[in-house]
Amino acid sequence: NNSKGDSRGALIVLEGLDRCGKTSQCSRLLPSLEGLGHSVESWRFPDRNTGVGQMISAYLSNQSQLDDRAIHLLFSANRWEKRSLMEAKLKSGTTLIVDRYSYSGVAFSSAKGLDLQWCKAPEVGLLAPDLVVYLDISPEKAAERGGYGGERYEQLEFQRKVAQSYHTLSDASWKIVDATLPIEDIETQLKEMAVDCINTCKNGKSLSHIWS
Ligand code: NYM
Repeated sequence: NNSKGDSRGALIVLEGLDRCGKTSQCSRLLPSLEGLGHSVESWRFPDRNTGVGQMISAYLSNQSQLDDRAIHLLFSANRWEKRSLMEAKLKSGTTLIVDRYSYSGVAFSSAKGLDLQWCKAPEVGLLAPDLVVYLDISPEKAAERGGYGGERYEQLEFQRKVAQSYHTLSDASWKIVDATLPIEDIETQLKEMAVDCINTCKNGKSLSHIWS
């Protein structure tokens, strides 16, 4: 693979509660990987720029009301509408750092009481991440961080349920990072994990599908 020059990029996902620091870390990881000569893009879900994304954004800011299952499927559709571009980018050798993915989809919806398997079903067939990093923080500590922005879900009681859902969803492959460490320390850990992952993908690890 490597020798033919057609090695693929890595799909790297960051997950965690609201205010765990994912977004800051994604924006630090991008230039640091680029500095090492990698082709990298930073993505996030929900992608609020698409038509579906605008419906999600209106829901999150309480400008619209939607049935719990309907919004769940919109979050999922928002990933499906980006799937082919995602695959093309990865195959062309670009690494994607993604701020939230299917795990957020399932963790937040199942925290409302929706059945876990029902929540996972529409995600099946999306591309599986090569690395999932969970930025671990207690709901209480996260709530202390400069307050929530006032979007739907940004409440301590609900975040406690989301933390439990994440716990149920996680498997041994997830890398858990202490999100209360100094920003620079988290950054160092993430960079090391990302570089390892990029090399594994370069060396021929194939793309697979999530939960199938
Ligand atoms: N969220 C995010 C979901 O409920 N389901 C999903 O599939 C995704 C990707 O949207 N509270 C929730 C988690 C967040 C909110 O995300 C908006 P962000 O990262 O704050 O833009």
